[in-house]
Amino acid sequence: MNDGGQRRYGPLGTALVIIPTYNEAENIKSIVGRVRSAVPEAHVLVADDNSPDGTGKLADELAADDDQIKVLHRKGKEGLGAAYLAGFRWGLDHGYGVLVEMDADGSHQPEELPRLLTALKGADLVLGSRWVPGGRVVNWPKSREFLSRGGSTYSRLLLDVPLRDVTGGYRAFRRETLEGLGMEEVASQGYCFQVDLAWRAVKAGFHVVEVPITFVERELGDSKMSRDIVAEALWRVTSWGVGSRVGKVLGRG
Ligand SMILES: Nc1nc2c(ncn2[C@@H]2O[C@H](COP(=O)(O)OP(=O)(O)OP(=O)(O)O)[C@@H](O)[C@H]2O)c(=O)[nH]1
Ligand SMILES: [Mg+2]
Repeated sequence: MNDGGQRRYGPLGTALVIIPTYNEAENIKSIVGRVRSAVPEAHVLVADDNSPDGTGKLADELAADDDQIKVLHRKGKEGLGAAYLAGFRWGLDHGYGVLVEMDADGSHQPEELPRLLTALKGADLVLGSRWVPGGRVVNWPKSREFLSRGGSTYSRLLLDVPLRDVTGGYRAFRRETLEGLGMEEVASQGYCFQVDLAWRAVKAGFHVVEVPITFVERELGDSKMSRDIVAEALWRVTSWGVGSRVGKVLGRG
């Protein structure tokens, strides 16, 4: 599968942009509107974890006026990973050809999505990347940049994934990629969900391409980033890395 340019890729099919939300009332209308303008043929799925601030209701109002907007109401806060897995499942069941991950807070600019989709014409998975030439971050404190770069470097070295931005969450998958990477076994919730999926895609032999993006720090609403999310990422990535190395030494890798 990993023969890059040699392979012939089928047409992309309709894209579903999945936006997970937890308390994004200040951002939801703007982000969905921007997606609809930037890629008018794409559909949007808001995956809301019963946000106390009423994000789900605002999303329903948007959906009432627009057939291309859908809302997945989930019962409570279960983490980004669980919301994406439910969104992917919904999108695959409804026949979408491309599944896109995008944050609600404006960090992932919808205006850059056409470039990701163009790259997906010749790839199985496209990562919006802050850490390839041309990629950058706007308004990020040095501490966040350090954490993000450090997380990517640590994952790259420990897991042998040849990617610069392994923790980023602006991505476009062909449906066949999600179907082939063992989504059912993913237990990760926070940041490591992104590492988990990228690693699985590489291990399964999929052709993964990084496209530079400009990541803009959120202006409105609160971050859901927490010490627990960082701790989960650290222990999971470390245990995957150690596990796969031990497996290789024992001849199972
Ligand atoms: N459905 C759902 N969405 C979530 C959950 N946690 C975070 N999100 C959403 O996932 C996206 C990323 O979360 P952010 O809080 O922006 O995390 P972050 O980008 O690491 O942090 P900041 O840089 O501070 O914005 C946003 O759209 C959130 O609303 C969750 O438990 N459930
Ligand atoms: Mg954010």
